[in-house]
Amino acid sequence: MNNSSHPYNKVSSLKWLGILLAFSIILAACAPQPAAKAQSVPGTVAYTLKTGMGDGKMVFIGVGGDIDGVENPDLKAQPGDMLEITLIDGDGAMHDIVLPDLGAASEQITGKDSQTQIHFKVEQDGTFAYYCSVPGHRQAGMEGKLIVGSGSAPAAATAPSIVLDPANLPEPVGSRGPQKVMVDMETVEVEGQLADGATYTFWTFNGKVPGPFIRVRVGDTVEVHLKNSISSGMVHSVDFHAVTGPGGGAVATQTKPGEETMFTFQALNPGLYVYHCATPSVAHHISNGMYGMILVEPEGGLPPVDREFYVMQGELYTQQAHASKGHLEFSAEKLANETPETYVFNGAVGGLTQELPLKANTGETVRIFFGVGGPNKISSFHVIGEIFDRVFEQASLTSAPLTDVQTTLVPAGGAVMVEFKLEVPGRYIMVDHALSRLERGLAGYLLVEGEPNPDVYEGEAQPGSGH
Ligand SMILES: [Cu+2]
Repeated sequence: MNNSSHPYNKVSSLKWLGILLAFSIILAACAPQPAAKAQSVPGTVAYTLKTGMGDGKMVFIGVGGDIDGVENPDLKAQPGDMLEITLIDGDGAMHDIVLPDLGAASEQITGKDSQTQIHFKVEQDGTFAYYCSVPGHRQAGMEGKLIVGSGSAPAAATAPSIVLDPANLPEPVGSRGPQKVMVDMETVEVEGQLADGATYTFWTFNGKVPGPFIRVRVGDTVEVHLKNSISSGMVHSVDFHAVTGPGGGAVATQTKPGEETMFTFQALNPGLYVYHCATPSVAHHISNGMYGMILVEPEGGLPPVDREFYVMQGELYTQQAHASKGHLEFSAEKLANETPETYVFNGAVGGLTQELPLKANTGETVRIFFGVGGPNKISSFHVIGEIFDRVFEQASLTSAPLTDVQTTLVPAGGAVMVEFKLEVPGRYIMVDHALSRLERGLAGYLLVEGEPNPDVYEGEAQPGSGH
């Protein structure tokens, strides 16, 4: 396909608009209430650039439309647009076009009139360099700008932390008999720090993610009071997986802003259970941070350990790409497609690394109550450099634990209890071993202090390990 003049403009955008319009007309003919979505549909913006010489420099020269004949022209688009850039080799030398900030790069072409095309979507306002990556060509002049929207990147945003301290757990129940336990919770919608420079409107239990760790024993009667803050915009509720009864309590706790509901249940089965908001769209409420765990201790309690921690994994679906700055908005489309931008332990990127890492000493035994709020992804829970001595798989506390386990699967809406002894000091990284998620925010540190233990481990840290 050759194109001597490939005009700049929203060519394909117009085409799509036409198709959508036609579709709307068909819809209007069939249905009384057609969904009119034709306005402000992001389109495809097409540009053609030809390599050449100008003022003794190597340059990109615009072909067609507003940029015709312009050297290293400013390319323009709006957030949401799909960019299509055609590169024509005008001089026969080897060239390409790359926009590393947007993850776009063409193949390299050689030979006069050979051409290549790149397609990529722009999500956010900003100014991004395009250039030829063949050594020396950028320096020789082959460089221009793609201006998206206003051209200025959103400023970094800050908000209070919503990260729940993983060491913030109630004391063990121990060997007491069954009793009545009161649980008071409040659902609160708060703007919080999601990542460095990025904020998000979290929906929470008690203002933190995850919600409070609730600790009862088997046979206890639990009276749950759920308050929904007057400042909330949404109805919220709670479904405890530890409840035997309709909706796990969600049927009785659909709570309007400023109101309070309650229900009681008897904890029949010991175990570690997830709870979450169960107001439609449930996945949306969970993703926004509405999950936590309740431990129902077996009769006689759990064997004592030196340290207990509470960690939960979640996913966030934002319109903006992972690592974007500013206030990020929820994307219903990405949630429906199960394509999260960011994964988190205890609510925020960096929450359990820089902000509130787990801390312990050599010689101690640790227990991690780990759950997946999700809403959608299974976790392959792993601690780099450690082996779980005991894994209470699926958080069953009445089955014998598995011993000596490297990685354990935790379903969405499920949990696990793991225990291990610390023999060697250092920094251990908690991950989901689906490690692409590490690049999207999912990491936590367990910092272990103590004397070196060369019988068990001896080695000098090398730069570049990433650990
Ligand atoms: Cu909710």
